Amino acid sequence: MSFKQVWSDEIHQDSRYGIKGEILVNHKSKYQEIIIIKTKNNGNALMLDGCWMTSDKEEKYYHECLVHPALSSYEDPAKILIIGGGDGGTARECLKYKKVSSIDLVEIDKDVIDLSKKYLKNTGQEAWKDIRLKIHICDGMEWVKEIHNNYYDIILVDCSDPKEHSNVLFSLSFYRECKRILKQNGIFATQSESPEAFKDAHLNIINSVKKVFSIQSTLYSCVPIYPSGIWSWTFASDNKHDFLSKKYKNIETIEKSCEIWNLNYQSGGFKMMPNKILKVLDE
Ligand code: SPD
Repeated sequence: MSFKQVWSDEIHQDSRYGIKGEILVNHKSKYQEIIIIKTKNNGNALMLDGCWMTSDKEEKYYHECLVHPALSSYEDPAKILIIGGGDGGTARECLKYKKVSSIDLVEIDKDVIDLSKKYLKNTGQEAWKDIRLKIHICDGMEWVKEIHNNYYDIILVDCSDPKEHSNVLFSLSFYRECKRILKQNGIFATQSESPEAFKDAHLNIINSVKKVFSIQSTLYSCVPIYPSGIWSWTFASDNKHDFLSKKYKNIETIEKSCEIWNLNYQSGGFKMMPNKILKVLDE
């Protein structure tokens, strides 16, 4: 039986970023509109409130770049917090590290998790069955406020673009709570939008993270499905930290398991800040 192929577009600043496919899910949750499509070339793809989040083909560009610069440069990444990440890709990458003993995945929208488990099996893979992964359906800000000081080794923020319920995850007060609940040498990482398509949001994130943490560095790479393609992830710590250092033992095994990320790739990415961003940050 053949199903109707339709275009689903993210419309951003008068440009359309579209993929053709069959609609598998078109659902309105308590928080957002969730669309999942089945495509010929990208596998299954997830869109939230009209914005692409992930596709089977491209998710590794995003998840590997959020996770590995933080975990590979940390000797003992035991306790991890993921804010958002309801498709399971970030958790899957963290679980490759044997030293990870627990992951709290805090996602506000249970429907995203349930639908991802069913329709984005390639993304979460076996992560959902791993006993180290604990799911909490909860607002990210509420969660961090409840955690005691110096608790996590690593915090990864895998959220949607800033709007309505996600705005708080880009606020100074959220970053301050994250710093409080991180161990002294802990690492904070957040997706930090596009320097091209979301330039203002990108600059705000970098400037805010800088105000809260003493060390920060931004990695640039691409996520072809996102507006303009170029994307970024910002890493921070309150301790002297070199995100390019190879602290985790057996990092070669992790490198081999990745489709996109490796130590050379990230070392280029950390040097790719476009001049137009550098100039504004220097002002
Ligand atoms: N413009 C899209 C930004 C979305 C970032 N989060 C993606 C979720 C993938 N786990």
